Amino acid sequence: MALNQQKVQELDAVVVGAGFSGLYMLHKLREAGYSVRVYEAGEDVGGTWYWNRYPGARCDVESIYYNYTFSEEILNEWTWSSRYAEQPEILSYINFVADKLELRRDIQFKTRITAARYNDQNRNWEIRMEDGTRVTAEYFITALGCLSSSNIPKFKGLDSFKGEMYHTGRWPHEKVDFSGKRVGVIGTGSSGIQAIPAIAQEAGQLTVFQRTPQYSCPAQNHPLDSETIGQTRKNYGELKQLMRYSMHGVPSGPRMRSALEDSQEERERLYEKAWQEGGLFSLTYNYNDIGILPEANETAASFIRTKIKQIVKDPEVAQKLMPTYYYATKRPIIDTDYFETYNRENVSLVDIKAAPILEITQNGIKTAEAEYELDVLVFATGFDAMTGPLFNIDIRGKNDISLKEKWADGAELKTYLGIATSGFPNMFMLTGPQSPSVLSNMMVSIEQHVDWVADCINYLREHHLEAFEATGEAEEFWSQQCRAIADMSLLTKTDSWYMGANIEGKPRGFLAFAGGVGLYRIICDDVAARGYEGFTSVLSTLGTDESFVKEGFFRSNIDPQAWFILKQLESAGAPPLELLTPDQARLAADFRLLAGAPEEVAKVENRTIPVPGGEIPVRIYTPAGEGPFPALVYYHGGGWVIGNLDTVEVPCRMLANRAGCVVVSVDYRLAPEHKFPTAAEDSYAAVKWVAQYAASIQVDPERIAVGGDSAGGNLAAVVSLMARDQGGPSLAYQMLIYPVTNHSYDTKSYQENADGYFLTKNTMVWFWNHYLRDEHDGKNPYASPLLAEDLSGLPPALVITAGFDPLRDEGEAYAQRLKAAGVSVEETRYDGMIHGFFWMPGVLVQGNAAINQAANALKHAFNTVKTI
Ligand code: N01
Repeated sequence: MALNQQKVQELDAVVVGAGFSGLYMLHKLREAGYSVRVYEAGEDVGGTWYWNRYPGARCDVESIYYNYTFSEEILNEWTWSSRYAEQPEILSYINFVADKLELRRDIQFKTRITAARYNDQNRNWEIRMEDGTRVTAEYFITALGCLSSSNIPKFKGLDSFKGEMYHTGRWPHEKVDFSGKRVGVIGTGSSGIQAIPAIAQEAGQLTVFQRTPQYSCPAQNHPLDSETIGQTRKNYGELKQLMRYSMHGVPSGPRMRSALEDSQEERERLYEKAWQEGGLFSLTYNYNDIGILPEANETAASFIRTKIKQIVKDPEVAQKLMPTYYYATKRPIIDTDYFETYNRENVSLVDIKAAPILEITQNGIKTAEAEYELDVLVFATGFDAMTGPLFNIDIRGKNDISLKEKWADGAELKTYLGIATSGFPNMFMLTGPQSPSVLSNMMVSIEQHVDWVADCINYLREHHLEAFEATGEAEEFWSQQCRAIADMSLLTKTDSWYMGANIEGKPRGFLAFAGGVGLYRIICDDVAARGYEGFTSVLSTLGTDESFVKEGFFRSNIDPQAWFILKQLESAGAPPLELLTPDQARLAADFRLLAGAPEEVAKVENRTIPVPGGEIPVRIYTPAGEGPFPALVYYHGGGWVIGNLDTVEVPCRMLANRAGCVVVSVDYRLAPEHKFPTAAEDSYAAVKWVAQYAASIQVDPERIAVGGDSAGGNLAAVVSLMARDQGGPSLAYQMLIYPVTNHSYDTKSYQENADGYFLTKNTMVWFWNHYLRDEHDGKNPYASPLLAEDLSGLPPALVITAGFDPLRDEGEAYAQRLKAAGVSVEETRYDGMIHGFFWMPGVLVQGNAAINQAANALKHAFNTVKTI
C-alpha cells in the first residue's frame, strides 16, 4: 500500500467517535498501513452503549446478529448470554474487541472535536478540538452515531427543578437510586419503554408523561443455550450473507403475501404466533404490505391494540395507551413487561397530549390539568437524529461553506449514498443521513460502510487521486431517490424522528434510505465497480498520465424510481428470460408486485370467446354508471411468449375507471405453442367479438378502441391494420404503449439500451424467434406494422415510448409514419422510463402518469366519435 508521502501531514485519517463504527474504521485503516487517530468525547470506547446506560437498556436486535462479523476469531471467542443483550454486556463486548485489537493506543478520549475545515490548497482537513489543539489529515471520517445528540425539550422552567434530572442518552456511570422516590418519566419511545418497567420496580411512585402512545411487542427475551450458539457459529458464513443482502440486516424478511389476502382468522393466528415468538420484525414480516397499504397496516395495528386492552386492567389507562399512527412507521419497539407495568399500584399515566406540560417547576411538572411533585425527572425524549450530531461540529468544506448552511439546517439535506456530500472533499460519513443505518441492524450497516470507505481510500491512493468529492448531480439524484423510496411507503405519513418531527423547528424530511441494506450494498458496490461513479477527484503531483483517472460522472438521466426497480430486480438475481424455457419464463416474469394494489371496478367478469380454431379467455372490466360505454380492447405485453390477464390487471382497472369505458383484456394464445399469426388473429377476432356482442356487455359498438403495451402494442397496431383492410369494425382509437413495430434490431435505441434496462436486446431476439415461423414472417406487416406500405385511414393514435427502452425508436418511427400518412397522433416519450413502466404504477409515479395520459386520450377520442 502506497502511503501518503507526498505531503507533510500529521495523519492520513481522523475518525470522530469510538463507537462500533469508529473502532472498526480505525482497525481497518490501521491494518492497511495508514496513520489514523480516533477522537472521542467520552472517557472510554462504546459510543451509544457508553452513554445509554439507563436501567433496562438493552439491544432490540438479537445479540447473535448484533456483533462484528469481520473476524471469525472474535466471533468464536465471544459468547452472548441472552437473546437480547443488556447494555453492560454489549459494552463489555466492545471493550473486549478494543483490547483484543489494541485499539486504545490510537484513540484520544475526553476530546471533543468542535470544528473541521477543508483546506483547498493543501487538499486536507484541519480538525480542531475543544481545547484549541489542531490536527491535520487527508481524510475526515465521522463515526458520530445517528442518535448521539440528545434532545431535552425546552420546557419553561427547566432549570428551576430542585430534584435530580437525567436524560436516558446521557446516563451517569454511577447507579441512580430511585428507591422510595417520586419519579417522573417524560417520553415513551424505545428508551422510555425499556426504562419504565425497570424504574417502576424500584421507585416509590412512578408517573409516566406520555405524548404519543406506542405499539410495542414483547421481546420474549431468554438465556441463550449452547446449542443455539454452536449452530450460529457453524452457520455464520451463510447467515452473514443473508443479513447483508436482506432488508433490515437480519437473516429473514417479509413473506411475499399481502395481509389482505388472508382471512382475519389466519392473520390473527400468524400475529399471535409472532407475538409469542417475540422480536423486532416478527409481526411485520408476516406480510409484505404492512408498511405500504393502510388497510394492511391496520390489521397488525388493531391486533396490538387488542393485546394492550387485554393486558392493561384499568380500561381508562388501556385507552390512553392505544396508538393510532401507522404501525412500524416509527422504529418498532420490543419490551419486557411494558404494558403490564401499568397494572402496578405505584405507576400512573398522564396523557400530555390531552393536557400538555405547561412548565417544570421547582417541585415537579405542571400540566394544563394538574401539578405532579417529583424527586427525580427522567427525560426519555430522544435525540436530534442523523443530522444533529453532524451539526454539533462546525464542519466547513470548500469556500468555507458550513455543512449546516449547505444543508439549510437540514431542509436541503443532500448526500450521495449517505456517505459523502458535494463541496466537502475527502469527508466520509459512516452511517450518515440517507443511508439505511437506523432502519437496519446497525452492525451490518456499519461494517458495510467501513469496508466501502476503506476500499475507496485504497483506490484513491493507488491511483494518486485527491480531493475526492461527490458531484452535485449525483447527490441530487440520490436525495431524490431517498425521498421517492420513502414516499412509496407509510413511513413519511407519521410524525417521527425519522422525519425530524420530534425536534421543534427541525425541517421535515425522511432522513434515511428505506430501500433496504441488501439493495443499498449492491448500489454502493456498483458505484465502486464503475470507478466511483458520481464522484470527482484530482490527480496528485505523484500521478502520471498513465495513472488511471476516473472523471466523476453521473451521466444517465434515468428516473430514480426506475433505477431503483432495476437495482431491485438485479438484487433478486433472476436469470435472463432467454436462458429459460417459455414455461419457466412465464412463471419467473411475475411483476404484479410492481403494479400496486388493484383498485375497485364496478364489475369484473371472466369469459371465454371463440377465435379461429379455438377459444380464448377475456376479462371484462365495467366502470360504474349507466351503459352503453365505449370500449377499449386491450392486449397485454410479454413478447407474444409470456404475460397474461393478471399482468395488466391494475392498468386495466385504472383505465376502465379513469376513461369511463369497458376494458376487454384479451388472453390471446402465446408462442411458441402458437406462432405467428395466431396472436394477431386472436386479437382481431376479439375486437370483432366485442363489436358483434357489444350490447351484451354494455358497449357502444361505435366507440371501440384497441390498445396494448409492447407486444400488445404491436397487436393493437396490427388489429388496426386488419380492421381497415378486412372490413371493420370501425375503430375509434389505437393506444400504442412502447409498441414493437419492426422485426429489426438496428435502431439507435437498440444500441444504447441493449442491456441493463429491464428489456434487453437478447430477450427481444428470443421473443421474436419464438413468435415467427421464419424470417419471412418478420417482413409481414401483420408482424412488423412499420413495414406496411400504407398507413393512411387508420384510427387516431396515442404512441407512448420510454427513453431507456430498446423499442423506443421503432415506436417513434411508427408514430412518424402514421403522422405522415395523415393520421392524428399524440406522441410522448417518457424520458427517464424503462420498458414495462405502464405495468408498474405501484412503484413508478411516471407509470401512473402514463396511465392517466392514456385514459384522458381515450376519453377525448371517445367523445369526439360521431354517433348517430
Ligand atoms: O427516543 P424517541 P428514544 N414533550 O424519539 C417524547 C433507538 N433506541 O430514545 O412520540 C413530550 O423514540 C416522544 O413523544 P412523541 C431506537 O432506534 C434503541 O426512546 O414525539 N414528550 C417520545 O415518546 C429508537 O427509536 C434501543 O409524541 C416528548 C419520546 O419522548 C431511538 O433510539 C433502545 C417531547 C422520545 O422517543 C430513539 O428512542 C433505545 C416533548 N417536547 C433507543 N419530545 C435499542 O433497543 C419528545 N417526547 C437498541
